[in-house]
Amino acid sequence: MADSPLVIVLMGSKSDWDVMRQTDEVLSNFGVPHECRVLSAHRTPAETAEYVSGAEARGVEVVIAAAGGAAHLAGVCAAHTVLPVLGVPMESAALKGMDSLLSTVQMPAGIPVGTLAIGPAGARNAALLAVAILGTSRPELRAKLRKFRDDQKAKILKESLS
Ligand code: RP5
Repeated sequence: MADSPLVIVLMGSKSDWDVMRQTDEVLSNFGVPHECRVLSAHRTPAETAEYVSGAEARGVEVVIAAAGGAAHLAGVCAAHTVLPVLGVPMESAALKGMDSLLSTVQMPAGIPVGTLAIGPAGARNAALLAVAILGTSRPELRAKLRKFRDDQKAKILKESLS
């Protein structure tokens, strides 16, 4: 697989990294070249637009964007690229992530964002969904995804409650 990033992972603040490191870990486990960066829709709007606009030309195929509050980072990313954008709502202190969820999921028609669950589940699933998207044209990644599911199944079937 190419060394240049196939996936870029953006987050609105370094405070999101505790959760978003799980996206980084899953992508690394699947051997997917990726790049993680802090860029904000409201604190660094021009830099965010420039980075996402240039992603396709660099060979990036999937954009993952995580933000908390009403930050709307994933929607802003989607406005600047035709690459698939996956949004991860961060759990906010004030509203437990309901604000983040709505500002990510409720995109008006025309500019889609595929929105995952709030917090860690969304962080991990964004990576797994990115692998599935890349896997449509990469049989070796599809095989790794099948093995991941098989291992997960085997682990659950072995659980003992005693
Ligand atoms: C959003 O605001 C970030 O994505 C983060 O989840 C939230 C709070 O950011 P900090 O104030 O912790 O930097 O832009």
